[in-house]
Amino acid sequence: MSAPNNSFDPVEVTSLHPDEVARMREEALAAVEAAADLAELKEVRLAHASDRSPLALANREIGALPPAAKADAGKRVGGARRDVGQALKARQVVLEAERDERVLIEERVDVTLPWDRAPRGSRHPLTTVAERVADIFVGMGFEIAEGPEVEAEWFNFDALNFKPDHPARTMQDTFFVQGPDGGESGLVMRTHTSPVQIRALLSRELPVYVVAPGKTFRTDELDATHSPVFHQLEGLVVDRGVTLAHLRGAIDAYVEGVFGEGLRTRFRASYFPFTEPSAEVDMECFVCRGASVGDPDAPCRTCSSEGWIEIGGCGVVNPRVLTAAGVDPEVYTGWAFGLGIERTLMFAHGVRDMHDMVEGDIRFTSAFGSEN
Ligand code: FA5
Repeated sequence: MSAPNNSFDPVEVTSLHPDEVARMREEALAAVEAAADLAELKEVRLAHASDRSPLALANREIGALPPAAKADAGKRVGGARRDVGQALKARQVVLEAERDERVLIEERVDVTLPWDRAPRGSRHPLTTVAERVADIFVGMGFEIAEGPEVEAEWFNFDALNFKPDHPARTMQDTFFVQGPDGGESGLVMRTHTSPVQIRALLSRELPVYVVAPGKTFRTDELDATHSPVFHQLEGLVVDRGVTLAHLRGAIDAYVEGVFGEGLRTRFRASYFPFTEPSAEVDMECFVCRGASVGDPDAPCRTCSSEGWIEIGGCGVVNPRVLTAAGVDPEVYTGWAFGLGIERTLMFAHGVRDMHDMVEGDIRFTSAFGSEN
């Protein structure tokens, strides 16, 4: 270390000259005052109070002064640095207070605003009804099966014993899917959930106990009781020794689960190519319980005073269907049913017009609550 230079005069060191120290102090204090926010103040601190600030550099010069001059210069520079430090502190307090006030205003939350202005969504009642119906069968040990909505004609018709020229193919008024060249694709929008019967038999071990809820399509016009897109719930049992009595029991359990206890059901002979014998399933009208039949004074709008409501089709699985799905009809027998979900919703909740179910008016769906 070199010894102090005794001939060194502080006033000749520019940075230690009282005027210069005063100027640096004034400049620093002005910059502190001018800092508009905490970020600017940080810059000012770096420029005027850091180790590289003019006052800090001047302070370093003091070491080289003769001892007699040190105290005076130290007092001057130290005082200036202290003033700048205090000014920075004071400005910091002011700017922090300003920032807090601004944040409180900018980020304020009006706790008096209503919190539920955007109403909670809910699932469509058709979905919840379909799930409730499926649950009834799951509770009896059935599994849920699925199939595609765009289905191969073979699954939708051929495997279900619809002959190529069978009137039922047109009876079902099918949406055929065009092939890429505009010709036939061999695909249809499935007209019922019955093709899932074949898919379930091909993909599962026997015995099979499944229900298949899903969307179905027909070229029907939208009216009070029909929609071109609607939903069915298919049921299929294939096992050794199953009988129509089991089918009747399963249907009764469905009716009781959806509509309540004590309603009778009946089978009316019908025709489906994939069941033999086949039947339409009716349930006793849950509104008038048959009391309106032949009583013009007490007509029933739910069953049109017929006393019975049709809820779907059913039957014993045709042995040809079992064979198409690789099941030996000599060993196994089965039964199946197909229920209309829209009809179930209409009857269970008194919905009079199918338009309400498909037009997406939330005044309709919200009446069913936000069940999910
Ligand atoms: C069938 O679709 C058969 N696959 C049902 C079946 C399954 C029979 C298994 C035997 C064994 P059907 O065409 O009748 O059958 O239709 C069944 C139900 O679907 C009808 O009872 C009705 O509730 C409903 N449904 C039919 N067409 C429409 C439509 N356009 N809009 C709303 N629901 C419909």
